[in-house]
Amino acid sequence: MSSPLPILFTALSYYLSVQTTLGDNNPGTTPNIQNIFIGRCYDYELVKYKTLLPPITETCENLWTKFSASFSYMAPCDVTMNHYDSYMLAASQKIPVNKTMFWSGVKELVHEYAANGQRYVTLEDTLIGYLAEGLVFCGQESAPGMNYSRCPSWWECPFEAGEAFWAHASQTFASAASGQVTVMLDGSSTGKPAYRQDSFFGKYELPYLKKGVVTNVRVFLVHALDAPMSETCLNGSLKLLEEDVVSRGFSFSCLDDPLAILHLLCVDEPADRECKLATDHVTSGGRLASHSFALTRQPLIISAKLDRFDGLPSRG
Ligand code: NFD
Repeated sequence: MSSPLPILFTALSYYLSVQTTLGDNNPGTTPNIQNIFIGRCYDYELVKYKTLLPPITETCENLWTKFSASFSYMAPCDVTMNHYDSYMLAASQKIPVNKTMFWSGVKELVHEYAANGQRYVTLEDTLIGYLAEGLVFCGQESAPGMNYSRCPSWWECPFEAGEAFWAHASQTFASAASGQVTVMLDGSSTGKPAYRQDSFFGKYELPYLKKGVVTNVRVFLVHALDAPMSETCLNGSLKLLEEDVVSRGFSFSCLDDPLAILHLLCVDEPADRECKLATDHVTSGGRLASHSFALTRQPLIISAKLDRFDGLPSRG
């Protein structure tokens, strides 16, 4: 009789490859999601964002009921954007003029810069985004209505509960924008272009900006320190973005590395070549009177400096 080991080995490799393909270490719905959601809601309305955006008239418990009803007791791949209609309607807020900030590929940096809505308002500073940020959620047809063991990956269903949620949230957020809107993009990514028509920004935000309400789209194109610039405002996907913006009736502007954002990058890397301050050695009261950046990014910094006169808001 031949050894069963090769068969076992083949079966095991097949099992492992299927597991990997299906992402079977996917987390399920976040444990205690109801408590987290309702706790965040009270924190948002009573403490953290008390005066930033208009308060919601709906109670936190009702918001949870509407949110959870959008996907619970449903197969995870059966949830569409429309299922969230009633929740989005109840939780949407007016965004102050000129304050909307979109982003792709720079999640951490954009939120550091936006400063919890004090400088700019991102989707994650609105109640809709704040309550769901970082949570995993999906439904199942049997009790308790949510699957706490495993939620599908985005690519396993045409539209999975989380994706349908963020698509609808992005649309709702973009529809509430007015005046100048800003989008922060990554100009150093080698894997994908800074602007993609199939990103959430390209698919669910830019197309939902209201003509006549939004005036212009301004891009902050950020480059990682001391890394090659894959794209600048003058080339690559930024040209496509300009076309898409202008064809929708908005004006377009783009800045490579606004100085304020470069400073923010330098907080973590003060010794980086691009963060070195050149001083003119004029001192005043024991402190350096003026600083300028070393020449390494001079052309970009010049454009950023011009923008500072163009009204980059300060915090608060
Ligand atoms: P990104 P983007 N399904 O950096 N937004 O333009 C789900 F559910 O490539 C905020 O696509 O930029 N999430 C959030 C996904 C999520 C998927 C989505 C997917 N198929 C959209 N692919 C948020 N807060 O999580 C990627 N992601 C997640 C709004 C992934 O976690 C914001 O207002 C990645 O970190 C922003 O203007 C994040 O989506 C724009 O859409 C962003 O992907 C950013 O979406």
